[in-house]
Amino acid sequence: MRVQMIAVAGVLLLGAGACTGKKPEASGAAATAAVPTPPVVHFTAKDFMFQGPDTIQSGMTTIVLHNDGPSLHHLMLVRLDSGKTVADLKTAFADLKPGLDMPPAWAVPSGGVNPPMPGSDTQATLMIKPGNYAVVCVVDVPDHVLHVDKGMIKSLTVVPSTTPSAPAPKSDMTLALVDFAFAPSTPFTAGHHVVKVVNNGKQPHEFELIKLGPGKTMDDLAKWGQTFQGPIPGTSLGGAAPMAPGDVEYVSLDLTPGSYAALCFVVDPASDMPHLAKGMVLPFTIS
Ligand SMILES: [Cu+2]
Repeated sequence: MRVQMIAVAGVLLLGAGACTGKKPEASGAAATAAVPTPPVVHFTAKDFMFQGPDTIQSGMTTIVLHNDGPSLHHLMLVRLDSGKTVADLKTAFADLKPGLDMPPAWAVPSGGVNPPMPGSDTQATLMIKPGNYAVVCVVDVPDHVLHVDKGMIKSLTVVPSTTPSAPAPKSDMTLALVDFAFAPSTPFTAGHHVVKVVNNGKQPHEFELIKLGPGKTMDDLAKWGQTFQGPIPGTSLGGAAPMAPGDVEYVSLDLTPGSYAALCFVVDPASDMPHLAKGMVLPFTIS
C-alpha cells in the first residue's frame, strides 16, 4: 500500500512540475496528452485523533488514510448542512444511543475511506463538493464507544477549486449498494481492480472489505462482530465509508486467493439493526 501511495504521489509531483512551467522531457509518451490524476490528500488516524489538512479544494480527490493504530479506524466525510457546526455534530454523536452510528439528517454521510490495518494505508477516490465537512471515525471497537466520542472528529473546509476537476478513475467493475445487499457487476477475481461503488439504495451504505485469516470462517467473523472482543479474524482491506444515496466512489483493491466478506455496518433506523444483519453481507472466495 505504501509503495502504491508513493507511486501516486510521484505522478502528482510530475503534474505539479508541469504547472510551474517545467516541461517533461521529450519522449513518445510526452506527445500524448496526460490524463490529469486526482490530487491526493493524506490523513492519519491515531487512537484517538485525526491528522490532516483543514482545507482542501473541491473536485475528484483521492483520500489516503494511514492508520497509526493500534485500533481500527476509518475516515468518513460528513457534510454539514443548515448552518450546523462540528460542535453540533459532536453533541449529536454524544447523544446517540449505543449501537447507532448514524448522525442526524443535517449531517450527510459523504463517503470516505474504510479501515486499513494498523500500520497500513487504504484509499478511495471521490468527487468532493464545496462545503463544510467533518472528518469522523464511527468505529466502536473494542468497547462500543464510538471513536468520534473519543476525539476522532475534525473539521474540513472544501473550497471551490480554481482548476477543472480531474476525471473519475477508470473502473473495471461496479459494486452497487442496495437496501440491503451488495450487487457486483462481475464476480471479484484475483488481481488489481478499481471498483466503482455506487449507492443505489434509499439509505446510506458502506462497503467494508475483510479478508478472512487462514482457517477463519464467516462464523468466526460473525462471532467477532457480535462482541468485537479480541483481534479481527482477518484483515481489513478498506473500502468506501458510508455514502449518501446516489453517491459514487472508486476503490482500488489488490486481491489475492482467499476468503473475503463485503459488509455494511450502517444501522437501519426502522429496526436499529446493522445492515449486515439484514442481509448486507457478501462472502466470496478467490481461488
Ligand atoms: Cu448498508
